[in-house]
Amino acid sequence: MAALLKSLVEASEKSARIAQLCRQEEALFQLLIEEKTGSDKNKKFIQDFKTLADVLIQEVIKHDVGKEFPDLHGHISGEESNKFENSLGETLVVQVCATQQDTAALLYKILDRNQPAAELLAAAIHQEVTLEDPALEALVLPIPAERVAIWIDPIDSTNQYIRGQANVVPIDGICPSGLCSALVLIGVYERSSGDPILGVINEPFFQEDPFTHRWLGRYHWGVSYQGTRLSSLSQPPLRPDPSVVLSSSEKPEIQRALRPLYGERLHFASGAGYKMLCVILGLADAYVLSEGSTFKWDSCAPHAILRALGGGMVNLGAALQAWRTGQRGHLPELTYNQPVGGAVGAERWANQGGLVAFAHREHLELVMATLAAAP
Ligand code: 2IP
Ligand code: CA
Repeated sequence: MAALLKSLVEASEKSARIAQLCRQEEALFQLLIEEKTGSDKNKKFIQDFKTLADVLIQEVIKHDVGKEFPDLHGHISGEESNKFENSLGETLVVQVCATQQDTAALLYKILDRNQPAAELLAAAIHQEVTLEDPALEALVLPIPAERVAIWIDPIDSTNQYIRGQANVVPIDGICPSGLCSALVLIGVYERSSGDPILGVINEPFFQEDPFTHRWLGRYHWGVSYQGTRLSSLSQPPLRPDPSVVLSSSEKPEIQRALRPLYGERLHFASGAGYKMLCVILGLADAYVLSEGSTFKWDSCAPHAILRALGGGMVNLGAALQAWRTGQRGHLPELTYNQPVGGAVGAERWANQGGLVAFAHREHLELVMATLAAAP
C-alpha cells in the first residue's frame, strides 16, 4: 500500500513547513516554549522544552493520516501530550479542528490571544500538501493499515531546534550541533511482532537559501516488509577506515573501548535521530549508545530505513550478552510494541540497554567484538 507511505511523506512535509515557520517567525517562536515537567521530562536535560510546534505537528500527522486511514485510529502515538498550558494558566487541548477558522480560534486562546500568530499557524496546518514524487507514485506496497501502528517524533533534537545555530560547520560531513539535527521522524511498525517496517525522516533545516534566507528541507524513506526492501537511498558502502558517531555525553569508558576500532574517527553530534541519519547516509558506520536515553519514537523511523538498506539497530545490552554467550547468529534488534515493565511516563517507551545502529552486519560484528573485548 504505497498510499500509506505517500500519506506519511506528505504529513512529514507539512510538519517540516510548520517547524520552519515557527523557527523563522521570531515573535511566534518566543511564544512557543514551555518547560517539561514531571514524568514526561527527559531526564537527560536539566531543562527540557516542549514547543507548541511539537504538539501541533504531532496532532497534524495524527489528523491527516488518521483521516485517510481510519484503521490507524488509536494506533498513532508520539512523544508529546496534547495538553498545553498558556501563560494565563489555562490548560487547553491542542487539536486540528474541522475548519481553518476553528483551528485559528483555538490557537488564538492557546497563544494568549495573539491573532497574527494563530492565523499563520492555522493556515500552515490546513494547507494542502501534495507531492510530485515519481518514485513514490510508482510504488506498490502491500502493507495492511489494520496490522500496523505508528510512532511519531514531531521534532527530534528539540534543544537544537530551540537554540541551535543555523550554519554549523560539519566535521567529515557530520554537524556536531545545530538546527540541522532537528528532524521529523515517522516510523511504522507491525502491531503483532513490533518490527519496524516503514520509516520517513524529514530534514526541515537541511539548507538555508543564501539569498532568501528561507529553509530548504529534504526527506528520506525506507520500507522493509515481508521480503520487500525499498528506499529512497542506497546502502552506503563499507569503508576501510570506519567511523562512529556518539552522544557528547557518552561514557568515557565506552569511548575508550571503541578506540581500537575507530582510532581518532570518533564523532559527536546532537540528536538521536540525526546520529541514526548519519549512519543511514554513510557519514558514520555506527551509532553506539550505552544508555537508555532514546525512545521508541526516536528510533522507529531510522530503524525501518536501516533495515530497508540491509542494516539494522540492536539493543546493545542484550546483544552484548548474546555475543558473550556465543549466540552471535541473531543479535536482538529493537522492537516497538512492548512498554518497559514497571516504568511510568516517557520511560515506558525507552530503548533500555542502549543501542547500536549499523548499515552493515559485518560492521556490527566488529563493534560487538570490540566492546566484548574491552577491559
Ligand atoms: C532527544 C534528542 C537528544 C538525544 C535524546 C533524545 O529527543 O534527540 O538530542 O540526546 O536521546 O531523546 P543526545 O543528543 O545526547 O543523543 P528530543 O529532543 O525529541 O527530546
Ligand atoms: Ca526525540
